[in-house]
Amino acid sequence: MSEVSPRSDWTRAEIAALFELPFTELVYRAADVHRASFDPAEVQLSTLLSIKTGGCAEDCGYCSQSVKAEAGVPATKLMEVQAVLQSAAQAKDRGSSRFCMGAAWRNPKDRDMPAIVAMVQGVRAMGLETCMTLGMLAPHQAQMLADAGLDYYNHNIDTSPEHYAEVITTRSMDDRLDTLAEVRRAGINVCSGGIVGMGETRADRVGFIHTLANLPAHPESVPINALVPVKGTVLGNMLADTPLAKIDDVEFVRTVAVARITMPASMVRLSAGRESMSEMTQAMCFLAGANSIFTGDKLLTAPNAGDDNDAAMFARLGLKAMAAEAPRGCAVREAAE
Ligand code: SAM
Ligand code: DTB
Ligand code: SF4
Repeated sequence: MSEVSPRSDWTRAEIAALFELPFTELVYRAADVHRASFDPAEVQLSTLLSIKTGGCAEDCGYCSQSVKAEAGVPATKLMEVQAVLQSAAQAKDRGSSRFCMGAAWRNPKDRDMPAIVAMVQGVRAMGLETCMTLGMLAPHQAQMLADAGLDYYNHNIDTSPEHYAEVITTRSMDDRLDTLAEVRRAGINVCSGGIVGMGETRADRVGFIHTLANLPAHPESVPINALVPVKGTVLGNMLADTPLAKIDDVEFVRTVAVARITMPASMVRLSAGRESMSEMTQAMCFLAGANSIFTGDKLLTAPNAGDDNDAAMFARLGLKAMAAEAPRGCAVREAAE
């Protein structure tokens, strides 16, 4: 099959129709699209580090790092550059190709930028791809990150435009889209996705994928997180009270498959939530086109599956780690070639 060229004119009806396909047909189509652009046995490995934890002024209902979360995680200062580089070296030794640094900020302050730039330069110098997620960016900050050589910026739209205000009130979806546009303008690869299992409807999942798939250019990387319910957060408490609100595995795999079909050349990352997911569900996600994961014992603050479990899963499923290389259709790489 020839490569599928990305479209940015998906209608909600088309996306809803994909969700409604018989499960086996949907997964078959997604697997077919996956093979057209990627080796389906290869999975890209990224490692996360929280470089500044807790005390965040935003009120994201899922996040333990918000000041609004009861018993949220304690706030720390921005880590020292050397400590970040040490952690990146360990991630590289364990086979990761990308190091993603996250800060619990609404936006970075200009006084933090020199340290951030030094982290990007230092991690890059080790031969790792770099990713940062620091909240909203002003245009000059996006440019500073681009000049430092940042490969990816993660900034999630999280959910549908309609559901957004149910989850976050301190910033809007348009604020998020503005930052994504600044990241694009600066020539940095975009990593943007969201969370499923936050009590949203299927129509919201359609609206979420519709928003991502109709961006002027698809994000090079699309993280699909399953909500990690953290006690003391609005959504963690909601799930504790109404366990039936937990998204079922079939619907999660469907969301991955629809992301793969609508954004055929993007990396689709099976992100948070793997720790409590069966190996079979993860295998279904890989079949449905997921081709990236977060490795290691920890995400930012929440536990992750862990390297030993992942090595065993990769051996059983016959998967292998993808070599470090920005994906096809990557504006930065193509401009450099
Ligand atoms: N503060 C920055 C921001 O929000 O853009 C960067 C860090 S933030 C923790 C990165 C992303 O992690 C969020 O946008 C959200 O999609 C995801 N996330 C946070 N807490 C989560 C949870 N409990 N379960 C699943 N995903 C979560
Ligand atoms: C993304 O979409 N998921 C990652 C990364 N981007 C920054 C973060 C998941 C966080 C899970 C909850 C925690 O560790 O606190
Ligand atoms: Fe802050 Fe990011 Fe957590 Fe929202 S998701 S509260 S912006 S750290």
